[in-house]
Amino acid sequence: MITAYIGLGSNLSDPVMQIHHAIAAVKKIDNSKVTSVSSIYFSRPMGPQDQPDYINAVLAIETNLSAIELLNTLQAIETEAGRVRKDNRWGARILDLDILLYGNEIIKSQRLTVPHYGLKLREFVLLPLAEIAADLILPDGDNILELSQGIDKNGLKVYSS
Ligand code: A4P
Ligand code: MG
Repeated sequence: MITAYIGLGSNLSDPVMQIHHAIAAVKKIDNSKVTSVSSIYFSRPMGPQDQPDYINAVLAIETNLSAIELLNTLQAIETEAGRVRKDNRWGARILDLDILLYGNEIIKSQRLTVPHYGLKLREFVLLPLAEIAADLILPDGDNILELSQGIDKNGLKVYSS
């Protein structure tokens, strides 16, 4: 079993409900067990500002799936939620599920970059991650607690815990 961390984000079609549904869907993934779920956070949009605020969360999953199998499963959950893939980078979306970490692995393939490229730059990833895994060390040796303490919170708030 590998422990992976998944980032969840939504800013369309009742984002709080989308995140609750997505957590329930991830809990049903075969050969896997969700071991912790962060609070649900309210965050300001990164990227274009003419879009609604986001709801974000992070969860930990122990899984027997390969990283690509996990990505395929997460993308099926995004599609099931009604997400249409558009060419609008960082634009509004019903549901975004990102693989933040997959064990201690470094993956650079056409479909997958792990650790997620934005992990260290995003308060809406680092703070929820520190909440559920404060002692986590990244493959490059950086420490999640320190990274989370060093980032501007940019209005990030716990919406519900
Ligand atoms: N891909 C590569 N690595 C990964 C990975 N580690 N996890 C590939 C998941 N997918 C990965 O993703 C495009 C392709 O990235 C996938 O087909 C997969 O093969 P996508 O979800 O279709 O596109 P995207 O999410 O729109 O692209 P991008 O650039 O990854 O968006 P981001 O970086 O996720 O940003 N503001 C707040 N406050 N909260 C947010 O959650 N999210 C975004 C989206 C913008 N602003 C935000 C938030
Ligand atoms: Mg994504």
